[in-house]
Amino acid sequence: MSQSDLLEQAKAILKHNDFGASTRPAPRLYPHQWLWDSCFIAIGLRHDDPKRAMTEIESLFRGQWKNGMLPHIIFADDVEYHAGPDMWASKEYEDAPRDVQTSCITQPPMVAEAVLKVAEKLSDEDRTAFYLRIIDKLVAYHTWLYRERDSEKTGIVTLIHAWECGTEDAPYWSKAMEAAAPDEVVQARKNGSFVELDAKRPDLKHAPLEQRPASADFYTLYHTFELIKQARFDLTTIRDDTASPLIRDVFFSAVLSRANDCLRQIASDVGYGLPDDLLAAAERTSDAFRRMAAESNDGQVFSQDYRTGQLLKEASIANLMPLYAGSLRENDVTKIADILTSPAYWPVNGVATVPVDSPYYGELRFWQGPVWINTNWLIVEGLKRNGQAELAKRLVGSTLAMVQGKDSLYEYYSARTGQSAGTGNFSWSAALTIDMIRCKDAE
Ligand code: 9WN
Repeated sequence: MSQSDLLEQAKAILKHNDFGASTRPAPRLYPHQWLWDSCFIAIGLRHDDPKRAMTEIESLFRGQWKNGMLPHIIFADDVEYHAGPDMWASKEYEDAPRDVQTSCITQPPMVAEAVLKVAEKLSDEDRTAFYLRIIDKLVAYHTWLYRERDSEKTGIVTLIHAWECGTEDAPYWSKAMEAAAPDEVVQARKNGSFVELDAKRPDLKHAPLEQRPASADFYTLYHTFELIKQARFDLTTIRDDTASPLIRDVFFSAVLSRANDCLRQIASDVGYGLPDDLLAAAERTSDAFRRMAAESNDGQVFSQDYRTGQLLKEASIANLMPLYAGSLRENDVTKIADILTSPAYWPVNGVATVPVDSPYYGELRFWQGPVWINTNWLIVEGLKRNGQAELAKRLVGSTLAMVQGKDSLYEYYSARTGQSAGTGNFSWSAALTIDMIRCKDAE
């Protein structure tokens, strides 16, 4: 398959999943609009159709709550999904929009990065108009994140559900969820069999069990969802009234750190004064990453249990994310580059979401080993920004070689063999393949 065939394949997937002003992550498994998916999708769309890319981003704000929150899903009508609109009942909340149904939690705040990347492809006039239409909404979102999720002013925001981090089965979340398992999971663990629970899974119509979260995690995701819903999705109530895990999440906060830099750039381009408290919060986040990266012996930084302060030391790609968060000292960049090129993280196809020597590693297990195109993309961006252009090029080459020559672009791939897994026709894999090819060709 030639590079131009791969490009055509990727474009066809985006077209197939387009439903007007936004794009489904995948036709059947994920039939609504997701927050960080749309950001990655816009980054791919910008190369051939920057106006459509703009629409993809602006359509996300249909779902914005009055308090500033951007929800992780905006629901389309009448399509089947395992965690659909009735379960969330967003309209019970005064802050939620009236004309669309949404989830009541957020997802990694990639929006400001996506706005900036799309704007690179716009005329000066269109760019300014785009920034002016969107900046108040972005400020409201970042302000909500700090107000609701970092009232202690640590710089690292707290997530109230694993779905918020976008990589919900990452070992540190899996581990933290163990203590909150519902009775049926506790019982299945005792009996040593999950067969009955596996049989009831609605998501397994579209992907096999070994490529989706294990049932212990899946049912705990639902159970903790019920707990946080009873607490009306409020962090303090969840902390005080439930045992549902709360995590100061470095993966999510690294995305926020980069998004703050993007927001500053957007504001300065249109002469917009960002609020002082937001600027101070952003400074705390970038300082936290620089400090954690400098203090770490091997470059890894860890999320924290919000209630106890205990570090969650399970190895995963999240621990390498200071690279994406901002500019680090050269020595700290080298430490992270050494880990991500180690045989455990880069056995054949880099970069595994969980290293192959982790007890959690599963070759095709959801967020517990395989390579995702979006995490590779984040690492490539982090490497470029931190003076590692050659390594970034190598990672792009390895990613494109892995996705090339298959019947579709998939959700994720084996780090050992490149075998594709999860759902096919996966939008962000298509979009970021386009972005990697077009940026490589432009260099
Ligand atoms: C729950 C859509 C989303 C991604 C997430 C990924 C998966 C949903 C699910 O799919 O999560 O939000 O049903 O498992 O983990 O990152 O945004 O592609």
